[in-house]
Amino acid sequence: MSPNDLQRRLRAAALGLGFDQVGFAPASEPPNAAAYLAWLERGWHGEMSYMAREDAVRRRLDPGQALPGCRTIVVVSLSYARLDPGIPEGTEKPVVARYARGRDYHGLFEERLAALAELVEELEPDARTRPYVDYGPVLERDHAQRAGLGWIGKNTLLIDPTLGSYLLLGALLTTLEVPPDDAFTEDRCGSCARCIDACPTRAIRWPRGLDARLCISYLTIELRGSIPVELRPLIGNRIFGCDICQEVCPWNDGAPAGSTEELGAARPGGADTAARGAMPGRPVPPERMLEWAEELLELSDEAYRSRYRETAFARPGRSGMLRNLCVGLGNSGRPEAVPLLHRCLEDRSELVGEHAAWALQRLEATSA
Ligand code: B12
Ligand code: SF4
Ligand code: SF4
Repeated sequence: MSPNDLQRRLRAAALGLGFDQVGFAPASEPPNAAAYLAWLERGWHGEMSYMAREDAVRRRLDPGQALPGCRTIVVVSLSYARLDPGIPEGTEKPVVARYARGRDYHGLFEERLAALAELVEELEPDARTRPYVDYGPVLERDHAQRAGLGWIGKNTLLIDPTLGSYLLLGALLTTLEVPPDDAFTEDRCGSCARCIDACPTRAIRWPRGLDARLCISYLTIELRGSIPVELRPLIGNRIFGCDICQEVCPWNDGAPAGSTEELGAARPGGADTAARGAMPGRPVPPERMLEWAEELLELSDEAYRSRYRETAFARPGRSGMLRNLCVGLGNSGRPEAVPLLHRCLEDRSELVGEHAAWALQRLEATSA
């Protein structure tokens, strides 16, 4: 098979598996490796030690360290854009980042990338492959940009000129040599700075300079311990992740809704925030923060894991989610949350108790 036929075959297979876009990048040092090292140097990764581990740093800088003999990185994307008007601030409804409103995407990508890897091995039995999604030591956005999928916006996310930025990325490293696509070389942000101006915690310190320690996504999903007190009021009712720097991005206006039902993308969202509605393998979280916190108070850690195992909420665990809900309730201005917060004070998790105490103080101060 000629190299171009090989490329065509793999592209068709990736699209046939349901990915929205696919591109091929050479397996050399990612173009923004220096920016990554500078980010680590500034300590902006916070507690995400997996971003700084020496072996993982080496792999991010050289894909050949992740897969010896690696020649090509196949990058795939999947849109989870929703027809969703968003939710007004200051309500008692929990706001959950859009990517987390369906099935956890990791399993979905793993299944599809495994099928693509099988095809590679069928076409070239000596070829080796390694799939990565999210948690692997791969600078996914850099390779996506080099594979022609879009550019890295000032909010640091990859923006596809047609699909916008509500995308998830995955990569298949392979020893197979596939002709690369043209890199996406334009910066279509132009003079826009809406994302920088809209970020409530000023986490985007300059264009493409994101201090993760300030980002609501980090604070509500990645951080295991206590949320810095000065940042808590800025989180509002965002109890899992944050989409503000995408909501304001003009490249998401009019982007088509994603078609992957498992990601909850195909259903019109209405005022739906926590992704209610039946979806195979996915529990329906309560619609109000108060009810959700009540539910979690009654669950053991084990029962929480089992209930939310198919969802992104598994990551922060029960105490992390309850911590986030306490912050949201503290910011809600609703005195009816007081009795529940008193119960949270007694929770077996000290983390929850500490955030409940803060929330009670804040409610007292704001409802006076
Ligand atoms: C760690 C991480 C986070 C951290 C840090 C975010 C970050 N920007 O790095 C936190 C927890 C904050 C986070 C949040 C989110 N994340 Co995240 N995250 C990752 C992860 C695991 C690694 C990212 C990484 O390598 N960071 C390293 C640092 C150095 O990146 P950086 O500061 O942005 O710098 C890069 C670029 O901005 C650029 N760059 C920097 N400076 C300059 C200068 C110039 C001139 C140029 C041209 C480029 C450039 O090059 C650098 C290297 O790639 C990736 C998955 C993966 N394996 O890649 C997902 C990933 C980036 N996250 C993703 C998502 C969906 C999110 C959220 C939207 C989730 C949410 N709704 O809450 C938010 C968005 C926040 C934001 N504005 O970035 C998607 C993004 C898809 C896309 N369209 O780009 C990814 C790719 C996961 C996936 N597999 O789909 N995330
Ligand atoms: S996700 Fe939210 S907190 Fe993080 S950079 Fe974007 S707007 Fe700021
Ligand atoms: S809001 Fe503007 S500056 Fe930010 S990523 Fe979108 S186009 Fe770029």
